[in-house]
Amino acid sequence: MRIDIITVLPQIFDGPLNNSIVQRAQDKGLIEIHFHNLRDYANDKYKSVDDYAYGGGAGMVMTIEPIAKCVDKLKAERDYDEIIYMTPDGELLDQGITNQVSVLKNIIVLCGHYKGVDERVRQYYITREISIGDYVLSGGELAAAVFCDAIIRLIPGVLNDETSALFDSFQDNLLAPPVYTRPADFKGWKVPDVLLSGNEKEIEKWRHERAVERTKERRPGLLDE
Ligand code: 6GU
Repeated sequence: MRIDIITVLPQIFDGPLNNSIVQRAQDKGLIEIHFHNLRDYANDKYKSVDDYAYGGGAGMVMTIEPIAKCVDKLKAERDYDEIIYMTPDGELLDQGITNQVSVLKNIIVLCGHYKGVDERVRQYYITREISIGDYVLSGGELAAAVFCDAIIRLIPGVLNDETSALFDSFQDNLLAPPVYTRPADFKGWKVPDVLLSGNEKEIEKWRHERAVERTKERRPGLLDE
């Protein structure tokens, strides 16, 4: 998979996308992440990428021209499966969306700033709009980093133990069951006996029951989906 990220703040991604699992996925050649600084596509000497909103009101709007220039250049080089805009009024990200996107070959991720982008960008370029939750971030970059991390770890070969993503919370609309490791007894706080029993069938049953119980308690809505 190739991800092209269009942003005014590429440095924000240094931490989240250049560590552990995501870095290893890049080193292994399983994914390529390319950053495009929107200011490099600005026309004027001030490298401006935003302007006052028509009709007035507070807040700047990202202009269409630099975005169009950048997206057109990328689209001339290869076909894109999706051109995704990160915005708080987008579709709410969930594991179903990350599963869908993780099988794509080429995607563009556009990070919004200020009061957002000129609506014509959304009308004529964007194919999907994604939000990571009902709260507002200062920009789309942190949301894009979250989104990229969530899709990259689902690409085959990225996780060491390929099956482990299958047992993540949400993968089957259930939260994950509790986990334990050594010691089996810490200050009298004991690990459930069944997990030490070696009885695989009983352990599987216990894990499923705990997953359902935890989901009922914490996220009952997941069980209706
Ligand atoms: Cl994608 N962008 C911003 N700015 N805030 C958000 C978001 C995105 N998702 C949740 N909050």
